[in-house]
Amino acid sequence: MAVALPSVYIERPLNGSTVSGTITVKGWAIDNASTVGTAIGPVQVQVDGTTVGNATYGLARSDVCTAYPGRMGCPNVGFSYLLNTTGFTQGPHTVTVCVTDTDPTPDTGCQSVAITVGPSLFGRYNLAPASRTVRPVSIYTTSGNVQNPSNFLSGNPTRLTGSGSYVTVDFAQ
Ligand SMILES: [Ca+2]
Repeated sequence: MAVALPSVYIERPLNGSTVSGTITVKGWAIDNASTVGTAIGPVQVQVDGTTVGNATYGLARSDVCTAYPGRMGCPNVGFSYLLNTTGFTQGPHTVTVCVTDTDPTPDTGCQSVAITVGPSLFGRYNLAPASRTVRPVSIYTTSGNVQNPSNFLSGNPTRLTGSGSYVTVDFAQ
Protein backbone atom coordinates (compact mmCIF):
# COMPACT_ATOMS: atom_id res chain seq x y z
CA MET A 1 0.00 0.00 0.00
CA ALA A 2 1.34 3.36 -0.97
CA VAL A 3 2.18 5.69 1.87
CA ALA A 4 0.06 8.81 1.87
CA LEU A 5 2.40 11.64 2.71
CA PRO A 6 1.29 14.46 4.97
CA SER A 7 -0.55 17.14 3.05
CA VAL A 8 0.75 20.66 3.23
CA TYR A 9 -0.81 23.63 1.53
CA ILE A 10 0.80 27.06 1.26
CA GLU A 11 -1.83 29.81 1.06
CA ARG A 12 0.58 32.74 1.27
CA PRO A 13 2.61 33.84 -0.49
CA LEU A 14 0.69 33.14 -3.66
CA ASN A 15 2.55 31.14 -6.26
CA GLY A 16 4.08 33.53 -8.76
CA SER A 17 3.70 36.59 -6.56
CA THR A 18 6.20 39.41 -6.17
CA VAL A 19 7.08 40.18 -2.57
CA SER A 20 9.35 42.47 -0.60
CA GLY A 21 10.28 43.04 3.02
CA THR A 22 8.98 40.64 5.65
CA ILE A 23 6.19 38.39 4.43
CA THR A 24 3.96 35.85 6.14
CA VAL A 25 4.25 32.27 4.94
CA LYS A 26 1.02 30.61 6.01
CA GLY A 27 -1.13 27.63 5.29
CA TRP A 28 -2.12 24.35 6.83
CA ALA A 29 -0.89 20.79 7.11
CA ILE A 30 -2.50 17.51 7.99
CA ASP A 31 -1.33 13.95 7.87
CA ASN A 32 -2.26 11.48 5.14
CA ALA A 33 -4.49 12.62 2.36
CA SER A 34 -6.54 9.44 2.30
CA THR A 35 -6.72 8.13 5.84
CA VAL A 36 -6.70 9.52 9.34
CA GLY A 37 -3.05 9.85 10.35
CA THR A 38 -0.94 11.18 13.14
CA ALA A 39 -0.27 14.66 14.37
CA ILE A 40 2.10 16.81 12.37
CA GLY A 41 5.51 17.46 13.89
CA PRO A 42 7.95 20.08 12.64
CA VAL A 43 6.87 22.47 9.89
CA GLN A 44 10.05 23.48 8.14
CA VAL A 45 10.34 26.54 5.91
CA GLN A 46 12.99 26.49 3.20
CA VAL A 47 14.09 29.07 0.66
CA ASP A 48 15.84 27.72 -2.42
CA GLY A 49 16.33 24.43 -0.61
CA THR A 50 17.94 25.92 2.48
CA THR A 51 16.08 25.70 5.77
CA VAL A 52 15.41 29.14 7.21
CA GLY A 53 13.33 28.14 10.22
CA ASN A 54 10.37 26.31 11.68
CA ALA A 55 6.89 27.71 11.32
CA THR A 56 4.53 28.00 14.25
CA TYR A 57 2.10 25.10 13.90
CA GLY A 58 -1.20 24.66 15.68
CA LEU A 59 -3.20 27.68 14.56
CA ALA A 60 -6.95 27.08 14.52
CA ARG A 61 -8.27 26.16 11.07
CA SER A 62 -11.74 24.81 11.55
CA ASP A 63 -12.42 25.44 7.85
CA VAL A 64 -9.75 22.91 6.91
CA CYS A 65 -11.02 20.41 9.47
CA THR A 66 -14.54 20.75 8.13
CA ALA A 67 -13.19 19.71 4.73
CA TYR A 68 -11.01 16.96 6.24
CA PRO A 69 -12.93 15.83 9.31
CA GLY A 70 -11.39 13.75 12.06
CA ARG A 71 -7.76 14.46 11.30
CA MET A 72 -5.29 14.38 14.16
CA GLY A 73 -4.56 17.83 15.51
CA CYS A 74 -7.84 19.30 14.27
CA PRO A 75 -8.80 22.05 14.37
CA ASN A 76 -5.32 23.41 15.11
CA VAL A 77 -3.61 22.54 11.84
CA GLY A 78 -2.58 25.98 10.56
CA PHE A 79 0.97 27.24 10.34
CA SER A 80 2.52 30.66 10.05
CA TYR A 81 6.05 31.96 9.60
CA LEU A 82 7.47 35.45 9.19
CA LEU A 83 10.02 35.40 6.38
CA ASN A 84 12.32 38.37 5.97
CA THR A 85 13.16 38.60 2.28
CA THR A 86 15.31 41.71 2.47
CA GLY A 87 18.48 39.60 2.57
CA PHE A 88 17.61 37.72 -0.62
CA THR A 89 18.72 38.78 -4.04
CA GLN A 90 16.03 40.41 -6.12
CA GLY A 91 14.56 37.93 -8.56
CA PRO A 92 13.00 34.47 -8.46
CA HIS A 93 13.14 32.23 -5.39
CA THR A 94 11.38 29.10 -4.22
CA VAL A 95 9.67 28.88 -0.85
CA THR A 96 9.11 25.31 0.30
CA VAL A 97 7.27 24.13 3.39
CA CYS A 98 7.91 20.56 4.54
CA VAL A 99 5.93 18.82 7.25
CA THR A 100 6.69 15.52 8.95
CA ASP A 101 4.25 13.24 10.72
CA THR A 102 4.97 11.81 14.15
CA ASP A 103 4.37 8.09 13.89
CA PRO A 104 7.31 5.62 14.14
CA THR A 105 7.89 5.88 10.39
CA PRO A 106 8.31 9.58 9.70
CA ASP A 107 6.95 10.67 6.36
CA THR A 108 7.51 14.14 4.99
CA GLY A 109 5.31 16.06 2.59
CA CYS A 110 6.37 19.31 0.96
CA GLN A 111 4.87 22.02 -1.15
CA SER A 112 6.66 24.82 -2.97
CA VAL A 113 5.65 28.18 -4.33
CA ALA A 114 7.64 30.36 -6.68
CA ILE A 115 8.07 33.97 -5.61
CA THR A 116 9.91 36.94 -7.01
CA VAL A 117 11.65 39.20 -4.53
CA GLY A 118 11.10 42.72 -5.82
CA PRO A 119 12.55 46.05 -4.74
CA SER A 120 11.88 47.07 -1.18
CA LEU A 121 8.94 49.33 -0.39
CA PHE A 122 10.94 52.50 -0.92
CA GLY A 123 13.33 51.02 -3.43
CA ARG A 124 11.64 52.74 -6.32
CA TYR A 125 12.53 56.08 -4.76
CA ASN A 126 16.17 55.18 -4.39
CA LEU A 127 17.74 56.46 -7.58
CA ALA A 128 21.31 55.90 -6.48
CA PRO A 129 23.33 53.48 -8.58
CA ALA A 130 23.99 50.15 -6.91
CA SER A 131 27.69 50.82 -6.58
CA ARG A 132 29.30 54.20 -6.64
CA THR A 133 31.64 55.92 -4.22
CA VAL A 134 30.84 59.52 -3.50
CA ARG A 135 32.69 61.97 -1.30
CA PRO A 136 31.51 65.21 0.26
CA VAL A 137 33.00 68.25 -1.46
CA SER A 138 31.97 70.96 0.94
CA ILE A 139 30.32 71.63 4.27
CA TYR A 140 26.80 72.82 3.60
CA THR A 141 25.93 73.83 7.13
CA THR A 142 26.58 73.00 10.75
CA SER A 143 24.38 73.29 13.78
CA GLY A 144 25.23 73.33 17.44
CA ASN A 145 28.81 72.89 18.57
CA VAL A 146 30.95 71.46 15.77
CA GLN A 147 34.74 71.70 15.94
CA ASN A 148 36.72 71.90 12.67
CA PRO A 149 33.86 70.78 10.43
CA SER A 150 36.04 71.01 7.32
CA ASN A 151 38.15 68.19 8.73
CA PHE A 152 35.25 66.01 7.74
CA LEU A 153 36.18 66.56 4.09
CA SER A 154 39.76 65.40 4.52
CA GLY A 155 39.00 62.43 6.74
CA ASN A 156 40.36 64.07 9.88
CA PRO A 157 38.53 64.17 13.22
CA THR A 158 35.56 66.45 13.63
CA ARG A 159 34.12 66.79 17.12
CA LEU A 160 30.40 67.30 17.66
CA THR A 161 29.44 68.27 21.21
CA GLY A 162 26.00 68.29 22.75
CA SER A 163 22.81 66.74 21.56
CA GLY A 164 21.38 68.15 18.38
CA SER A 165 24.71 69.15 16.86
CA TYR A 166 25.10 68.11 13.26
CA VAL A 167 27.00 68.65 10.05
CA THR A 168 25.34 68.71 6.66
CA VAL A 169 27.73 67.91 3.85
CA ASP A 170 27.33 68.61 0.16
CA PHE A 171 28.17 65.77 -2.22
CA ALA A 172 27.74 68.07 -5.24
CA GLN A 173 25.93 65.27 -7.04
CA1 LIG B 1 4.36 8.12 8.89
